[in-house]
Amino acid sequence: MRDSNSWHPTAYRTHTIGQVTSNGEELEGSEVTVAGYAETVRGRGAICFLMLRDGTGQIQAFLKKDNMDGELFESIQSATRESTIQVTGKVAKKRPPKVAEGEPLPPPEYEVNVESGEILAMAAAPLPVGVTDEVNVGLDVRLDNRHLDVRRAHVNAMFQLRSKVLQYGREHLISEGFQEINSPKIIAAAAEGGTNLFPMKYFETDAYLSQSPQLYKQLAVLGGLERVFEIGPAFRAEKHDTYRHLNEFVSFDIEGAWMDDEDVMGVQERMIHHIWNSVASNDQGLIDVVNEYRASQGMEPVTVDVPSLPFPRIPYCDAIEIVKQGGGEIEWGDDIESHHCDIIAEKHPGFHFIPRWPMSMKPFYIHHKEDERGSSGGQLSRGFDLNYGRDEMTSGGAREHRVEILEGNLRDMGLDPEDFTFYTDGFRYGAPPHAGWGLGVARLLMVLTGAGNVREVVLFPRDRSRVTP
Ligand code: AMO
Repeated sequence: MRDSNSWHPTAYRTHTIGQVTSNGEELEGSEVTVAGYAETVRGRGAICFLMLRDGTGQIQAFLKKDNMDGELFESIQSATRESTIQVTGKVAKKRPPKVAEGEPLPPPEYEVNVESGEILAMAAAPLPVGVTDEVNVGLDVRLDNRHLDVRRAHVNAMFQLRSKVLQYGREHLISEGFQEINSPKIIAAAAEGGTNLFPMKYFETDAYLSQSPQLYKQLAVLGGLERVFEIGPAFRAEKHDTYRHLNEFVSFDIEGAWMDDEDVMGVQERMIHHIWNSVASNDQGLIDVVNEYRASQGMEPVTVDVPSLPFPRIPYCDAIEIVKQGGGEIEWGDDIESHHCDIIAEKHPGFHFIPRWPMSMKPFYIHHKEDERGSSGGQLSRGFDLNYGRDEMTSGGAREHRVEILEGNLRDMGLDPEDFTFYTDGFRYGAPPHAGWGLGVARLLMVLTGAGNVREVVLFPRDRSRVTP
């Protein structure tokens, strides 16, 4: 549950439910107002028990007809599940549960003895997705009703974990001297190749939605910001329909001057280490909620195993050999696909980097050194991926900072340098060597939470067949 002890009172409550349950002893006898969703309403006749839930916990509200307005009592007694209700009353110790003789009593729990209140909004019934009771509905129905789905404890916990991952990632990068930037998402030229752009009308001209902050984060570094990061949306008009691709995803990017590929791999592994370490120290409660659900579905629990540093580096050429030795069909110059990754993951089950890809497979902005050649003599690059199991988490690399070579790369890849002058001009007046990476936030969350689909950890996913809600 969230620690809400520093939250201020609002127009609708003097305390969060978490504040009342965790400070019951001090609050006993004082009047509080809390508000939340009605989980259950039990009791006929002149008394009733309302279980209220807000984002910080649950509490029982005890209602006695004699102690309050009769009409209000009756309307709360007949309130539907998930209706929102505000109640005011004194905090009191709950009657202790019966325990066997000689057994110690559990610590006391607290409830609110209701004196007044209000139904804020009555919920329609039946609910399309069960919140506290398990209803078997598919992912599509859940996503259609995401506003209710997120009220479920384990789904809520996954989004809290998502927020934590971003918080810990941010805090780590700031500690290494990176500063946060925001680059435009309406752009005129492709960063990652021209085929998967979403076109849009921009007044009298054509524009696109950004596929990656790539060119702009580089320009920020060339401009002297030195170490930057951005957490923002990226749009790709890919027709994939898989568990790990979306058409809009959040990309967590860094770029740093005076750094090469090895330097930014270091930043990446330290950041992931910090995230895992922080979750293990602070957020086991959220992982427990996820595991409670997993247990109810017969799934293995997830564990937050803090990875040791450094992560293994398996250069592309070696990765190809591992795949071949493991019986996979692959040649130098081929992409390493998921089924190949499975073979590599047998040897390296955790996070691992695959550095030094062939230049022919990397985008124009990736750096290469003429004398670095693969077994077949092919040109190697300073581009890398970070994988976990069968999934790519990140791509990155050292960047080409010599403008003539950059323009050559553009031409080699069938692009017109004239379309990129806004970018290449940034290199003409002194360009520091630099490097960076882009991490798929939802893919990292899949590893942390055990989710089998990125849609589980994206609030309102956008895929080929979904643009609502
Ligand atoms: P790349 O295209 O590999 O690299 O993207 C970086 C990371 O973003 C995630 N990702 C996706 N996640 C969900 N749905 C998608 N359709 C999708 N596409 C990519 C992946 C991937 O590893 N500019 C470079 C990064 C850099 O070099 O700094 C880039 O965008 O986790």
